[in-house]
Amino acid sequence: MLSTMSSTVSETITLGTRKSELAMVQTHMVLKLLKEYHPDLEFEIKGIVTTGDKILDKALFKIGEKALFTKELEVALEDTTVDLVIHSLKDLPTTLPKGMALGAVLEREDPRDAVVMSEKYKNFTLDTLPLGSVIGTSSVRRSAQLKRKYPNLEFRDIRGNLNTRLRKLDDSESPYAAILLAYAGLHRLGWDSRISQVLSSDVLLHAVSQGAIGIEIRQGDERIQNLLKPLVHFESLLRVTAERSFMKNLEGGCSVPLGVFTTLKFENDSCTLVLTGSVTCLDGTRHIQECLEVSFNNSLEKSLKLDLAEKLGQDVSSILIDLGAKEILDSIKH
Ligand code: DPM
Repeated sequence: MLSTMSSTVSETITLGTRKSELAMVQTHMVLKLLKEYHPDLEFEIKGIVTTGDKILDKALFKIGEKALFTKELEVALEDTTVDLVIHSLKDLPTTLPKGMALGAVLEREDPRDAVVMSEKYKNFTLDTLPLGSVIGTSSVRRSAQLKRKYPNLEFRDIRGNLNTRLRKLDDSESPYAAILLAYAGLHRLGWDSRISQVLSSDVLLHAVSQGAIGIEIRQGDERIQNLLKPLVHFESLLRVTAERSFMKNLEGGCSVPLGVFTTLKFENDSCTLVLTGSVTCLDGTRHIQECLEVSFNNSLEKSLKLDLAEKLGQDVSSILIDLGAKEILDSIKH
């Protein structure tokens, strides 16, 4: 009998991605790993423009579409133009369209947020900036949380990709003293030298899945799923599973002020996963936060560990809902 497996193996595997510089860098990271693990296979990259790339003039939370940066990629996945799609996991909605699955989560980069100061304030921190300094960010999560901590700073929208934002910051007419960005993106694009400050979780809780790369595949595509197995970083997967479950329960899209922080602590034979989750109203006047943990034996089956992570996310979100999270989120949508 003819083996159907061996006849498909020679096909080129197509990696789909957005065309932004960061997306391309991340896709090349994945390509390198795939080539290392599967030296006998052929891979190619296909860049695709998404709605999110085209709409640059509106604040993200006003667009009201959760799949801004992913929809066109999923269409390509469905019609087999591409075989897998590389995402910044934080841009991938918690509920995937029918027929799509999360095939892998790679080892996560430092998930925290960073401050890039303008030349003039290079040696300052958020604490030492002059009163009334303007901070550029389009993330309502960042501005809402930081308005509480820094009521004397002004937060103003800034759009465009990373290079555009850095240019706006450095412009001689720039209103901005600093901009806020994810450490992971800055690092991957080689901008470490511009980072003045990395914000710890007591100052700013990061976005769900920040710093993690996720690979989306067609559900049930076992061949691609198997190819991706060696790329999966289980500890990262465990953490983002808890975070995504937290977000899913709050029905949060990519542009709501939800913050999280997770840690994994290992002790003897057991492991403790700790999740902090928060919701903040846009002007920062209300902030609710909860932290829970779950411990399990290291020998527990992986799928059961993931179930516990999922449950942890749900439990934190349930407590926030009891504390009024839905009212805060509804007031933002309207
Ligand atoms: C999401 C947000 C932002 C991105 C919202 C948030 C920032 C939007 C903005 C969900 N996606 O974080 O509160 O500042 O206008 C994005 C970035 C990365 C992935 C850039 C960044 C790179 C880092 C990573 C945009 N998506 O946040 O600085 O992989 O986490």
